[in-house]
Amino acid sequence: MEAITVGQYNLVYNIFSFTFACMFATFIFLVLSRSNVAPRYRGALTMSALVVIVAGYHYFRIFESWAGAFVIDGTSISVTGEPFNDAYRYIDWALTVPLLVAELVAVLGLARKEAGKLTFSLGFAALLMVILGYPGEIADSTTTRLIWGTLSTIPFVYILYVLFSQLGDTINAQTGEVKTLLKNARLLILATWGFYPIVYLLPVILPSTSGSTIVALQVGYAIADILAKAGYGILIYNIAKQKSEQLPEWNAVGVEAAPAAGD
Ligand SMILES: *C/C=C(C)/C=C/C=C(C)/C=C/C1=C(C)CCCC1(C)C
Repeated sequence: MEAITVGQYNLVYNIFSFTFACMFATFIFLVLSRSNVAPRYRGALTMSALVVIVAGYHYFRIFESWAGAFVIDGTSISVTGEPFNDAYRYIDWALTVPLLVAELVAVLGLARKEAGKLTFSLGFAALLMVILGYPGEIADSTTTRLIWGTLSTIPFVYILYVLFSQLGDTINAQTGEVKTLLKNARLLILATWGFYPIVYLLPVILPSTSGSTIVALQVGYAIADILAKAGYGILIYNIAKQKSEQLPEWNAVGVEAAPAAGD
């Protein structure tokens, strides 16, 4: 671990702590809001809740690892010799990224067979993307980083292709606000997921061992994670809620339950 300033250390420390809080708060929200959606869409909420709790746990570990890698003495900072563990982040992605695509498929409400196939191919591509990125992330050489990064981009492009071409008809067949929300979810995936390869390239563009590069990488990934997991989870919840309201049987339940809601 290279030398960083106390200010840089504190910035990353606070961002990790904030990210942990966001994931945890979103988890509580999703668990408490379960009864607002019809049973058939609760699977999507379960997956959203799993994503944020798994990510929250890993952020806690990342946070501890960061704190353990440095010692602060007044205004000076030095390394303890215990390395900052970057593997937590990739283990987290390997678990959560396939779940994120499964959430989207679950909320589409497709026929079981079609949904299963789509979840499998998207989930597998997502896992492959993360696995292929890791050797490059931990490599010191720029060439190695670029080779693995390029390989990882292949399943990434495949996922975007499926979302924007193959799923286009399914999304266009939805009605009202659901259609807009699904398009937003897809755009949020494009915008937030597209951020990761850019952050990954920072050590190639900037001086790779400087403190600011390390800080930019950690802060960049943390912000992307908040948007791609917590922000996206809330969007999925909204889609599930709107879709539930389109179900006649769910509306009937809602009307009956209405008087009781006041007490
Ligand atoms: C919650 C975590 C998410 C949504 C992580 C997404 C990660 C990516 C889309 C990563 C993509 C990468 C490439 C396309 C090439 C370079 C290596 C990666 C793994 C950073």
